[in-house]
Amino acid sequence: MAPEIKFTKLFINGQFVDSQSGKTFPVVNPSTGKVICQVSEGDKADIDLAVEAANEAFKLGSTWRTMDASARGRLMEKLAGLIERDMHYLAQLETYNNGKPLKDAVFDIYGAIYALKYYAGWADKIHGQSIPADGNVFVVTRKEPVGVAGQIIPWNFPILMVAWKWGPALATGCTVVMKPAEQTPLTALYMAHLTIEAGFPPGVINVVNGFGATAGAALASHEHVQKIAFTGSTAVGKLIMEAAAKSNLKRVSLELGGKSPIVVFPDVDLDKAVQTCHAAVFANMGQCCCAGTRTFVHESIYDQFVEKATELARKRKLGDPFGEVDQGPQVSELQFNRIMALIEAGKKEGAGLKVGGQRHGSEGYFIEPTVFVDVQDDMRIAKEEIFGPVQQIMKFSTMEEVIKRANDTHYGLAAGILTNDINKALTFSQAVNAGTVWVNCFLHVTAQAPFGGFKQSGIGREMGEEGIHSYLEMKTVTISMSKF
Ligand code: TXE
Repeated sequence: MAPEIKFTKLFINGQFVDSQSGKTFPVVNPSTGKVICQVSEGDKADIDLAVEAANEAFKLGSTWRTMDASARGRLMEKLAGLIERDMHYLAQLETYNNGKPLKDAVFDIYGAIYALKYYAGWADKIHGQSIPADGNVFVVTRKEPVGVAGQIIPWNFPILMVAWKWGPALATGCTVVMKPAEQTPLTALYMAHLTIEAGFPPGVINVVNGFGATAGAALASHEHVQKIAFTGSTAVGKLIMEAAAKSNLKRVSLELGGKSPIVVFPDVDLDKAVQTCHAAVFANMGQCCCAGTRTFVHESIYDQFVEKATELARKRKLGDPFGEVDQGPQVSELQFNRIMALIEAGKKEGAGLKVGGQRHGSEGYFIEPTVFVDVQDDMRIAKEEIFGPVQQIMKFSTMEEVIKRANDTHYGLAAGILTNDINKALTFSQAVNAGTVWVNCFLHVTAQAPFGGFKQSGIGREMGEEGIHSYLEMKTVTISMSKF
């Protein structure tokens, strides 16, 4: 049953409004390729209005600026509670718009609730220091909100990304202009509506649907936006940084792509290792920035691993995401085509296709779970982010070799090692260039621990205490003391 679509306009200054141009664009159900609804298409003029509202809400003396920090935290708690109350509807809407299996949508919503609650707790715990500075002065530092935060998010975890972005921004007292991905704006709009019910003052949170090159670019280059937080492709991350530099040097945090290695040593339970590596790459239809897409397996267990991994992929249940399935469609036709092109490249370059490699069904953007073996490091499928249900299995012999190969990428988001040898785990954790290292697990992401990338996987960290820093300015106040 298709959920009712309740909000399709832009959310500016606490109200749902049409775009200035009156234009709309279609939102598509990836399970069928059919249009769900039209949503208002914002561009520069609408971003300007949203930024104005966010600046007004941030003005000294405004309701938001004068609110107790603890009260800000309570509003965030309330929002988390409303998301929990409406979880069933939100999960249906997420599945309808994004294509992820319903149980995955529910899992994401719990992640969103935890993130908002975690950051709600931070609201009244952000403080500076008093410093024993030279001279007859009293010096304190204050941590102040940076101002209006522009936030541009992708389509792979629409609800979760909203919470990851709003959480630290609201806890620190910033105001927000968010642009959701054009493919998946529906749940962000519903969450925007919940902010009114929670009691956030108008203008504190604004959501402008639209495309990257228009609305997104206008936000990134806006003179009155003080910070931009972006999650998406490395290519666009570079454009965001450029736009920030060319406009007002707004603060930038980027969470970009990855090509994460997961290394399997022979001292582990093989079935468990195969399962961990399978989930590492196939979760969320392979559309995870930190997916473990380079599976390095020790030569002594390689053949057995390949057989078991192939079997597991073959058994993966694919179909209607509202049903009891493991995998739904890819998010869009464009993504579907990108992935199919990389699968073709894998075949052409001589990787061994063990299972999958084809479209599934005749409508929607379903791709069979695919396993490539004997993958070489210089193949496109070993180097490029596929962002689809495609596992690359490679053989290795020694720790030294696998560290070198794991690090031979311009990405550095995550890495994993499966071993019961503590020395191997420690050596790898130290040597690998990645923002997150998982030992005997993978994709374990929590609100309390920082997440982000080395190298071209990004700049800065989200989540945890680290996640609040990029929404703060440090102010040093030096007070001359009278002598006594
Ligand atoms: O990403 P884009 P796409 C990777 C993944 C995927 C590839 C392309 O490999 O296959 O990127 O996906 C907005 N100025 N990731 O094309 O274009 C856009 O509207 C400002 C990894 O969908 O980066 C959307 O809101 N904004 C990633 C957001 O950027 C712009 C998740 C992401 O879109 C813009 C998604 C511009 N010029 C894709 N152009 C992850 N790290 O999880 C686009 N946007």
